[in-house]
Amino acid sequence: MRIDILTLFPEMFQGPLDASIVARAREQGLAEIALHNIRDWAFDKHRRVDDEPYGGGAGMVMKPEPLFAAVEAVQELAESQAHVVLLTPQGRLLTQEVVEELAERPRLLLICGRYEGFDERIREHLADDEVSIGDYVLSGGEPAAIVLVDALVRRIPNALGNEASLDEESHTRGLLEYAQYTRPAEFRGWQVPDVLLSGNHPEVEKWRRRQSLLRTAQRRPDLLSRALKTGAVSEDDRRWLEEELETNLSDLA
Ligand code: 9D3
Repeated sequence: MRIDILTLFPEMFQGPLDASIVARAREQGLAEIALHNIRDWAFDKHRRVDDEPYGGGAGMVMKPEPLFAAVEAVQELAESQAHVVLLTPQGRLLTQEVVEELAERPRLLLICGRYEGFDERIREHLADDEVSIGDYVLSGGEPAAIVLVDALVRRIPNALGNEASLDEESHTRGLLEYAQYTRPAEFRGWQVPDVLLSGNHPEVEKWRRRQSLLRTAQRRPDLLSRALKTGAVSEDDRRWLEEELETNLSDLA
């Protein structure tokens, strides 16, 4: 997969893209990631990339000309056509589903905004897609692009190396992680649950599955509701959970 990133702050990417899983994936040629400074395509003597909003109001808006020129130039750097993704607070919310969808593209071109936003013609005539990473305010698209690249790269086959861990079998998909422990078996008087020390693997599996369910029910009822609907929860576990919570799960929205 090739990812081109357009930004006014390429230096913000140096740490994240040069460390850990992403760095190794790049070294192994599993991911090709290139940074480009939008200001390189500014055309006036002040190299301006933003301007005041027509109609007035606070803040500045990203001008269209530098970004159109940048995208057109960067598209030429490889054979295939990149899927152009604008990172904005108005985009579709990034979920694992969206990550999997974007991961199907052989080539992505991510555009990070600064200032109050983009001239609408960029959104309408340059971008193919628009993504937000959540409902909180960042100072620009760069942290969002770093999040997206990390989520994309870690699911490329062989990118994780031995760092971990294939994702999620069908019966736990969409649920929160169960509680995990490592040595020592007792720490400051706090014991690891006996079942995990028992060597009884079917019982360990059952305990973990139920821990996941309970934790999901307590913290993320939205995820539990989905798991119940998609049939990811057995009748047995469902009955156990209803008993544990003293509720009727059919009441769950
Ligand atoms: C005053 C209205 N604000 C829009 C919600 C202005 C504004 C705030 C923050 C305009 C741009 C930004 C910068 N944020 C991003 O570029 C951004 C972002 C984010 O703030 N949250 C979650 N995902 C993203 S992706 C890009």
